[in-house]
Amino acid sequence: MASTTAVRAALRTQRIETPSWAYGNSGTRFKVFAQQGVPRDPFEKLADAAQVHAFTGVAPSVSLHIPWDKVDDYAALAKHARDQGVVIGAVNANVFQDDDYMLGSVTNPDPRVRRKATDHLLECVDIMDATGSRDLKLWFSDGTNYPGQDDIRARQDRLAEALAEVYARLTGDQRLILEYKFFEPAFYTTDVPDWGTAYAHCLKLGDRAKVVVDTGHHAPGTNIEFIVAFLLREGKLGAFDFNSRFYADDDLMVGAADPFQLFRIMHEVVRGGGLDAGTEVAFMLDQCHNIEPKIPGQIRSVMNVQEATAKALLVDAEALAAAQQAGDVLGANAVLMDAYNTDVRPLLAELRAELGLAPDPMAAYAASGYAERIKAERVGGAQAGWGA
Ligand code: LRH
Ligand code: MN
Ligand code: MN
Repeated sequence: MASTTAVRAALRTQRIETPSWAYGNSGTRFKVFAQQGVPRDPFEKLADAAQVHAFTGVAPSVSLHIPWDKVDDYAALAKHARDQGVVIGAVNANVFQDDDYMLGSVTNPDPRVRRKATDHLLECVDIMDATGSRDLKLWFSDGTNYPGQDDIRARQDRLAEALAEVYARLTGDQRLILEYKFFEPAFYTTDVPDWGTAYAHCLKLGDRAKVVVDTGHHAPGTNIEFIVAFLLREGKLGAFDFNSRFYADDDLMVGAADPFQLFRIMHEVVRGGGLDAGTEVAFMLDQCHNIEPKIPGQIRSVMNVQEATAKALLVDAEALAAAQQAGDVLGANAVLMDAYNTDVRPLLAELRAELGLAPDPMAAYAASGYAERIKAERVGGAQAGWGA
């Protein structure tokens, strides 16, 4: 086993970003369920996110989604975040909810719609300038529903053109991170359906363009850890959108459906140096808590990522390499399984105590009275965004 001192040191530095939309009401296309006490505006979403950080100690940043989190003054929003003990993280551009985007945003056959979509992406970079955010996170719902509907190849040209314009607008350490998804809402073709497409576009753009792996965006059975290993090796893994799925893009709590998959992913992250300082892999959650309370849902998710990370860090790299080199199939597999089967909860509880936190963040949050307070104070909470 790896030394627990080294494991703790690595766990101390890991940061997990929570999404503003996880704190608002959400649901499916059938029903958005209203929960009591949910935030009524982006300021209250940040206050809730600050609770997740206060009890876990490892979630100090929050992703925004524009225009779901539209405010008049983004510098004031960023200051409010800092006052609460968090910072604003990635800015997600929403070019999928206007009627104009029915046939696509940056890949739309109509140049007027493409201009509108690209202008929104550029506006998101202005927002990043005001908030101090590093990452512009792009996911396009663009695609077609029927064979022949549009020219697949021309849509790639339009996408490349828009991405190049936005990339040229970035300054300093700002990054463009591009997310893929193989289906939904388009059902025949999707313009950025897979990591290969995202990777090819990022490669053309340059060093500050990287790929986002959303764990819910693959066909069933896809070996996500292979994708992670490959992208890390190429220096092109920009970020994760963590969540779990049983069927489609379910956005359930990360580690809930398949904690072993999460461990395998984190093993490749550790193996590829993705936790090392300077590699810039952002660990973000992209989840919706449709039926469970939202703040505890986020706390649980952060803990699930930490547990998978701790297990991955415990893999005895030397023993694994020796078994692999010797062609010892069962021995190598046993090294991984030993780490996976370790109960890391006591280690994480000790780590939290070292950081001056309660060892059980779920219990500490429940005892804090925050949930009761927001239920009493907030009436008429906002939707997360979908259908808003
Ligand atoms: C698309 C997606 C993308 C969006 C988020 C709300 O399915 O994963 O990351 O920004 O959901
Ligand atoms: Mn996502
Ligand atoms: Mn998704």
